[in-house]
Amino acid sequence: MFSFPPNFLWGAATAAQQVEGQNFNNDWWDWEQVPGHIHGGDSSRVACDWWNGRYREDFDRAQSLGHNAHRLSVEWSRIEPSEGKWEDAVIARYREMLIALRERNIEPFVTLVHYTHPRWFMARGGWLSDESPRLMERYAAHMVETLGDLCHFWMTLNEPNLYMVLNYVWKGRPPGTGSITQAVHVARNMMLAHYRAYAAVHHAQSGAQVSLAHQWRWISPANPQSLLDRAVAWQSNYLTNEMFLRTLTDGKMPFPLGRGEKIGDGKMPLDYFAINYYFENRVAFDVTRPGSLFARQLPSTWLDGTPYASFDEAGNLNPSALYELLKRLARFQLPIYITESGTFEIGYDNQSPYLIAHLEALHRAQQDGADVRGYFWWTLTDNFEWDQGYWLRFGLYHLDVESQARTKRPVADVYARIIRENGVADELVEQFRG
Ligand code: IFM
Repeated sequence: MFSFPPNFLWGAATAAQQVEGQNFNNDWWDWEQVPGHIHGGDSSRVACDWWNGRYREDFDRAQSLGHNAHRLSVEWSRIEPSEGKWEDAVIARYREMLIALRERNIEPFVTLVHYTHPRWFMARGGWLSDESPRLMERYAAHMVETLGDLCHFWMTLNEPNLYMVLNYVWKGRPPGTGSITQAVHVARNMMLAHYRAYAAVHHAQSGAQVSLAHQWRWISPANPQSLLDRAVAWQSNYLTNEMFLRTLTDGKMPFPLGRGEKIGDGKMPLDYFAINYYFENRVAFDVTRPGSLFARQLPSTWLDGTPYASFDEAGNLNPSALYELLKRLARFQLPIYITESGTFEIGYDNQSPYLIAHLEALHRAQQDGADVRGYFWWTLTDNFEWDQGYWLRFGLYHLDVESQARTKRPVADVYARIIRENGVADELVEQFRG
């Protein structure tokens, strides 16, 4: 048996557009309406029907599994449907959600912007506009003022690193236009926005814990002996992870986001690391891919190294990479929360082996000094997986979107047992060895 520290937080993570339904006033809703944008023509229209109150039954499920924390996001486009106009009834609804969590002894972690933006914000240029950090600051201030008595753990933005690439370089997500230069500008403004939102939350709430959710792609060279593979891996890692890490830990804006200039008071705008970790990416040098800065990603593989049959855009499942990452972050002496981790079901219970293997790596890193304080499985109930619609299903519960019926997956019981025992029994390790 390997055990976790007392008071370790266990939970699941969700995001507004993916679970609420009826989010009709943002850039994602508009994007979804264009044929060809979403796999199978799916739509977030109903999603998990939280906006009609079904969050209560899902929180009951979380509670029945023993969760003591939950990460969710609030939807800016509902809260500020037109610029400067706050929707009090919407805020009251979010208060109800947070109260519902607290009543179940579940600690809320709230993300302010999880991939979706009000239409008016995008009409102003979105994160390309240099006004965006100020608009984010104002929104964050309003949120902490109205929800601060119910929430101590905040995340300003979700995965700016992926947003900049998926939306502005690969253009498979809204606005679907852009360039590398624009992507860098977007990332710069998002980081400035984070700094301002961080200060605004702290100004209004003493004891607040504020972070930014970063999806850390552990990037390795396909062939470690090849200088060119090592060079593209270094470059991809810098642009995907390190430049963000530096912005968040140095108090300065590194190249290409800036020229090393100090941001604000130059202090570290981070109270904990919020790390979304799924997999490792192996990259090779490829002269035919200037658009990807000469990096080609190798096909994705499962825990035992066999290729995924169904979906190749993810990465290699590699728990050792999580261990290395946590050790790397331990140097900063900040608490670490894994604010998303998980894998989608591929027709049989592949999720339990993933869970066990990654918790083993997390535990090893804790033994070696990483102050990891919580783990959030992505996700509670299958939900709207962006451009992949409802096809990629990560939930502890299977969702039938039409009937809204939820069915527990095997991983949910495995996770519940781990939570109950606050550790992983040898028997589980044996049973689910990858
Ligand atoms: O569903 C997403 C989530 O919104 C952000 N992080 C990755 C998840 C799985 O793809």
